[in-house]
Amino acid sequence: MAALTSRSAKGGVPDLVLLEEISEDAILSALKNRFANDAIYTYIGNVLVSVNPFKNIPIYTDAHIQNYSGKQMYESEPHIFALADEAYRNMRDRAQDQCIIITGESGAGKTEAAKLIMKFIAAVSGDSHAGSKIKDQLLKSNPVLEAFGNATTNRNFNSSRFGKYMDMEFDYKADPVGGLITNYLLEKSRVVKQVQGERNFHVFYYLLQGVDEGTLSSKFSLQKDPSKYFFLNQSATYVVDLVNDRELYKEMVSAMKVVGFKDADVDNCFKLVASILHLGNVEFVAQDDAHSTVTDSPALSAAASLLEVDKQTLIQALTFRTVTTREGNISTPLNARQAAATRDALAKAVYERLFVWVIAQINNFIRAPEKEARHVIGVLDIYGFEIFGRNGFEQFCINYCNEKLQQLFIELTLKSEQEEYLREGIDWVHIDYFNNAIICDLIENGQTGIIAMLDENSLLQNESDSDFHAKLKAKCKGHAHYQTNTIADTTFTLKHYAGDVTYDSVGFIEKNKDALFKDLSRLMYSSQQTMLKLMFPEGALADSELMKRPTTAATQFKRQVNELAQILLQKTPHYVRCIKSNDQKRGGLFVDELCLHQVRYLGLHENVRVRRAGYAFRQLYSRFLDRYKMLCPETWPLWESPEQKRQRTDAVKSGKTGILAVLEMQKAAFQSTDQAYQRKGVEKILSHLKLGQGEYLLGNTKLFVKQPTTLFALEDLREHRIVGIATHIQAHIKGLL
Ligand code: AD9
Ligand code: MG
Repeated sequence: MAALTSRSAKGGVPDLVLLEEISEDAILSALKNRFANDAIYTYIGNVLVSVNPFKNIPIYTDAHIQNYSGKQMYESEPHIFALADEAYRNMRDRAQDQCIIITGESGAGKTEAAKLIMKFIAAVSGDSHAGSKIKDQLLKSNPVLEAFGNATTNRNFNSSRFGKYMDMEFDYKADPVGGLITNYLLEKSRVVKQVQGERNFHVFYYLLQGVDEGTLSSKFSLQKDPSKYFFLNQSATYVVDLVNDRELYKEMVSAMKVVGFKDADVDNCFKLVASILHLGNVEFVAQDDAHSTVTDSPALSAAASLLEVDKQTLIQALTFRTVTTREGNISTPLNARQAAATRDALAKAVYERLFVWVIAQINNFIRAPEKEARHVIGVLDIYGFEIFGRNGFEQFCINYCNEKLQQLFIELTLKSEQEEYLREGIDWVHIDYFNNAIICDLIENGQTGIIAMLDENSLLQNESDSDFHAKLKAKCKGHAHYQTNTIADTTFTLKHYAGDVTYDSVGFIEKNKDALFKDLSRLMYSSQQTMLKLMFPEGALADSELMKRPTTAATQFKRQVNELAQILLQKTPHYVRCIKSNDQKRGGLFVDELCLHQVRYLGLHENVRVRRAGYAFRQLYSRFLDRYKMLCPETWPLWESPEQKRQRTDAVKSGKTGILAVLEMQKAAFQSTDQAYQRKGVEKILSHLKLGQGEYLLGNTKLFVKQPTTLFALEDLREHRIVGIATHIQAHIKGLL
């Protein structure tokens, strides 16, 4: 549905489909004009483009919620609330599951958009059952997830370092009854290392700043000063504007309680967080090239004590590795570098499993009783396409995910277009577009895809990144979307739908293997802390079980992404495309080059093109009639027939407030729900305006208009007429006085 408020709406077209010329530059300049007027939202049909203003614009008040509740999207300025309302009403009135897919680069405003959607839905939905409790729990799951899953980066002081899909579940009355969160690919490498200017996950700082010194020391053996901890001091960034760690600690703890965590659980969580800080301070001394020992330090004792494992076993697991051979198990010593890497692997594993555990707990607390959940609205807040100076395994996974989402977008958009034409009895209009299925296949094909090749190499002993790279080169050569690079021989380039990305294959194998030595999982399983023990169930497995082909990180991600695609495919989709206006996080600054880049890789141009290739604008007859009835004497009583004139004069004479009586009469006449009548009205308008036959099509319930110029003409006429009507009414009132 196109937004047809007016071409002169705040700073330019509210729907990019209405642009007179479609090009990336025209899209950019339209967004920029609107942005300059604080109109940060713009539609492309039912896709919402949101440009992060980096300043507070007062458009999210209760009054705005009221204003957007129950309206059609085009009736007001484009807004995230309008999209949320559309999704909510679709779910409630048509009993269809909905999903809202939010994409964009880091700092573009995805998480804020997701929270605004939740806020709106919580405000407009009812409170039956335990409705208000579940609303609180759903809303308060955000601070908990952000504490454990967000961190300050150079791009965003509150950057989500994981992908999130959250289903809100509703009962038959469309009141919330529960929810379910799925997480994707936590950036766990951050636990042990951060680059300059960035921080570890928020929770580490919250704990140090939020808990009083005495308790920190007695319960967690910690000191307040973050610079004392290797896992926090490598980037020397501790305090961040806009992040008040002490306040946020309080908010996190209180949110955990609202969500349903018990005090003991909260305590255990923080013990694990503290144990990771201590682990980071465990140091190793090289004995020789092959051996190392652990320095017996307070950090080591504190880590063992907080993890509730035997200190000697911890030392053994950090400095030796058990390898299973045909002859049986052999304990191989680790040198100092290997031991430090093992320590890091343990810290990352504990943190990742803690994060997964936190989400599993939240899901237990918010899950709806099965019989009550009828329909869902899912919100996907997931990393957008990434192109950095150096692109590694993570970018490969993230971009693959975006490639899949784009594929879904194409399928769903075209599918829904096709279905709509069919429903409306209109012949299918062929739309030419770039189908990225070929790139998805290059990556995920079970036999010949890049992930399959990576797995093959990852599961062989002693295979290196360069073997993997050589294999890629041999097998993918000649593929239209693959390019070998001669300059740097560790890299390969994929021609993604959003642009070319060069990946460095160094580190792919190790990250893909993602193996935790069995000594470590068994150590964790030996913990006296049940919660931790249960996070490492594989610690209980026998060697023979552990030897089975493990699932690699890429394959696990591929599985998740495909499951996600299946979930989304079954729902009515809504899209939010977020754009970051500038890199300095400066309020109101719109940097052309940066935004153009995003317009390109968000696929906005293609989006507008596809939307316009068919019938760009479509509207229910009732709506069209309502909006344009004044353009034709036969559909507008103020330009009335003699009979209508007589009726009106009578009404005015008898009524206390003459003009209102006229308007009432008019309203009654045109609020008829009789579709045939409405269609007739629309036809009258079209023929009165002498619209050419090829310009529009009449569907069963909707009018389809081909050219935006037709819309401009209609809008201009309407504006003109409104001015005329105002003058007419003024004169009329004067005459009555
Ligand atoms: V990341 O991929 O998780 O690093 P996001 O989620 O896309 O990223 P986020 O929603 O966290 O970005 O927004 C970044 C910051 O931009 C916020 O902390 C706000 O300061 C700012 N922002 C985002 N949306 C709005 C908005 N609608 N109005 C005002 C906003 N400021
Ligand atoms: Mg985010």
